[in-house]
Amino acid sequence: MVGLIVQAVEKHPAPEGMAYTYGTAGFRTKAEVLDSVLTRVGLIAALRSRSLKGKWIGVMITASHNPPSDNGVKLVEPMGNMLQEDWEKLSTTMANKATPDDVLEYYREIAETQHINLDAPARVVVARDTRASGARLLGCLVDGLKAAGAEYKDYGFLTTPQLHYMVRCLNTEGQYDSYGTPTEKGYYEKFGAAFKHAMKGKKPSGGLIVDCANGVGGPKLNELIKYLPTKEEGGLDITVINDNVIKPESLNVDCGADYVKTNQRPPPSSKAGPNDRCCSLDGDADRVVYYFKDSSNTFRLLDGDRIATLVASFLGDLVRQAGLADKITIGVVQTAYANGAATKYVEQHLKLNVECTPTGVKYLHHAAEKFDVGVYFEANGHGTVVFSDSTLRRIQKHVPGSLGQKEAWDVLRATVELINQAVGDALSDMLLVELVLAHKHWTVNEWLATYDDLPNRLLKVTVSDRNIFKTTDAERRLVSPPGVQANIDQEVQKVRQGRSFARASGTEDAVRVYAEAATRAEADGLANKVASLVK
Ligand code: 16G
Ligand code: ZN
Repeated sequence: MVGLIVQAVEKHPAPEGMAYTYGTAGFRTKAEVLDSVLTRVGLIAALRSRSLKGKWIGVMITASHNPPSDNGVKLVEPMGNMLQEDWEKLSTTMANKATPDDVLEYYREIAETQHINLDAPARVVVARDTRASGARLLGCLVDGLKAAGAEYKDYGFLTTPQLHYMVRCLNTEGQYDSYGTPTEKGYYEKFGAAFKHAMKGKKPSGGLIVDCANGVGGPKLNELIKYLPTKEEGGLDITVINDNVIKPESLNVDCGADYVKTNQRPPPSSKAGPNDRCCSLDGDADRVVYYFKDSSNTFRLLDGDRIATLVASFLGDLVRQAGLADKITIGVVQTAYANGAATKYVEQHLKLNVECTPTGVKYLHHAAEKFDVGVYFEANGHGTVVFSDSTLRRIQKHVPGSLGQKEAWDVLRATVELINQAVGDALSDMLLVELVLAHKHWTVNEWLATYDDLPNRLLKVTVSDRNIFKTTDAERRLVSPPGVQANIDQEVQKVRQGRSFARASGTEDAVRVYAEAATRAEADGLANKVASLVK
């Protein structure tokens, strides 16, 4: 193994002068400087699996909504969660080791400090999105896996959430908590069947146009559709757009969830008419946002906050109608980017607890796990719902006291099945939204009418050193540089319903400023003021 590791690392030398970091979404940068990282990630994945006595670990090669020339890689824990934090640090250190000998030495050091038996089995599942650089990077990864003596399964192209699903299925196969069949067909069958059950013959109002960002979500959605009830059977009428994966240079270009959310407009390729329900996935299909143009042709976004409130209200109703209200509590987890109006709606109208965490799926997911039912979404469309084990058992064991309770209980159980609890999944989230709208007999207009978003503005500010920006209170307040927060507070006081914060981006060399207020002019003014304070 020693010789093999040295050989593999020699084959993919690290470029000089690069500093890699395992950030909120793994390693992510220009694809051309990632070869050495992938080989080292192969070694880390093998070690992680061995540290867990041969449980399957996932490796996903993707750069999500980033431009086509970027790529990235992230590791997935056995139950489909994001990589544990101490292993993020080990990964970062490993990625920055310069020579083959340094890598080998660090490999052994990890084994020693983490008490890993290097003869234990190592099992790793890998998949990638549709980027042109994916095949080459897969080769680099596999060299690392083979050198470390890991058994590996390559699923080819998958969405990120599908890979998370496979990992969870493989580790629970044959057990009481078996998550499903670890095949693509198994994934479509599971979610297709759950959707059909949960719909209970309800008819969706109108069709749905799905923009797939020209990414891996396109072909996968086209496949999933085959497992859903047809339009004739009262199922969804889905029109798929931007599903061209033959031209990888079109990935995320003028389309996709990030484009729509950032530019506040539909993809130019969309032919949707007024009040047509639309949604956009991102490049690896773990994010989804809804939108439409209203009768006066104004663009209306239904983002992650809206999905969270819609889903939380639906689950709240089901739990109540099933007779489980006094046994199950529902909580909503948001980040500081959640619109103040959404937070108020959840607290005052839905009467549910809200928790705020720092940006990044792992923080939200973790906080959501503390509730019986935790609904978590970032405003940008990342999110899902997690049910605690005891809640799942409680739901299973429940004995409904009436026909009405039984109806709600049936829908609740099917809805649990429909939600990809391993990680936020744009395809599963999309089916969930469609389900709720059908049950509520709502169009996008009723959904939008639940509350009015406060006007808000997000700015990206280039600074000389973003690392000096340190936050507290779930990124809502700056503790460094000194004095800046007090100045922000003063500006916030000057506008009505004002709220603003600044935080260093975890994915770009910049500081992000968010501001909201009672009017567009006040929100824009506040954002500009705060931006000038952090410059
Ligand atoms: C990453 C995170 C995403 C977050 C974004 C913030 C995951 C899987 N992805 O893409 O959740 O919204 O970073 O980016 O956790 P920023 O730090 O540049 O604002
Ligand atoms: Zn993504």
